[in-house]
Amino acid sequence: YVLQPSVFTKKLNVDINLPRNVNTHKGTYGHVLVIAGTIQMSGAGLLCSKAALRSGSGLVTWILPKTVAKHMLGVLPEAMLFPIEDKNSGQWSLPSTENIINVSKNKESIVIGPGLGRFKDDELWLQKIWEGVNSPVVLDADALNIISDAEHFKDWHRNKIPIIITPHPGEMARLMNCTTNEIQENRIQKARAYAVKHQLIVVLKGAHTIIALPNGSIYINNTGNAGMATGGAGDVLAGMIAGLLAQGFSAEQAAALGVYHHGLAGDRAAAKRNSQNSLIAGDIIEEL
Ligand code: NPW
Ligand code: AMP
Ligand code: MG
Repeated sequence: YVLQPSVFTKKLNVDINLPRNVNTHKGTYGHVLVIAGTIQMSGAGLLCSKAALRSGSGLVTWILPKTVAKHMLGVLPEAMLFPIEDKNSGQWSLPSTENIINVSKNKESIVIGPGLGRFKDDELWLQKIWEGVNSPVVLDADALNIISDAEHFKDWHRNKIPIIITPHPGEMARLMNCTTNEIQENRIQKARAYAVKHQLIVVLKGAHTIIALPNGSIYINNTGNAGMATGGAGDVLAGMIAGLLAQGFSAEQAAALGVYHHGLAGDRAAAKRNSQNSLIAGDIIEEL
């Protein structure tokens, strides 16, 4: 299916611009847990958290290393921060998993990976979180790189929570142990094969993002432009999809709505500036 408004109304049975009921409150719209950012890549966590808020979720909690949190005070006042002990390194560590699982308990969706970096014992770290969380999960960036390297995740589709992965072609190549060219030459086949094998939703990013479902169905996106080839654009998408999941959209709806509107916002941002070249990831959020 080519993603366009008629697909949302007819196939996905969802109104793109759903009006809010009068008698609702922030709890109605779900709580996103963002697990993202390190001292070097705090921006990825910020973009992801802000995009989750702008997508309509009621609350966002960003769990992050304490050293990073000290610098984030007041930067995104709408998001709640949950700093975890990091022994002044600004990196994640294995002992943090217990805290993360506790914080995840009352959250409607979880996004893991933007700007997470790689760190000692990261494979075990992700496995422990994996076993502890019970909400729909978006996996992006370094969470996908950890999985690519981990023996533990050979059978990860056995988990019962809905999973959406959002690899760019380089990350997809690492996941499938092939070259980026092989992914780009067979985008639909590769995305479908992985989605069916692991029973999850694959969002294979890039020009004409492919969304592959566990049953082998495919959506092709026609929004977006080359101006979005800029640092942080993918971190925004991950936050958007998590924000939609938190509001109760199904994984299929959230992936499709997120990808389509991310591209549309990028198109509006480029049109407004009359330039793709000057587009930056924050502009995409401003157009949501
Ligand atoms: P090549 O060279 O073509 O073979 P990495 P990253 C490929 C964080 N960020 N089409 C391409 O491979 C992220 O969240 C933080 C074709 C390229 O060399 C991550 O945690 C920011 N190929 C971390 O940085 C802003 C494509 O992949 C390689 C492709 C690393 O993520 C930036 C690069 O991928 C960033 O978001 C395409 N469309 N797209 C912040 N402000 O904090 C990618 N490739 O090595 O995984 O690096 O994507 O920058
Ligand atoms: P990432 O590489 O993780 O930062 O993700 C980049 C985001 O920008 C993805 O959502 C891509 O689909 C989008 N993007 C990058 N390049 C293009 C392009 N040439 N056309 C359309 N969208 C793009
Ligand atoms: Mg990325």
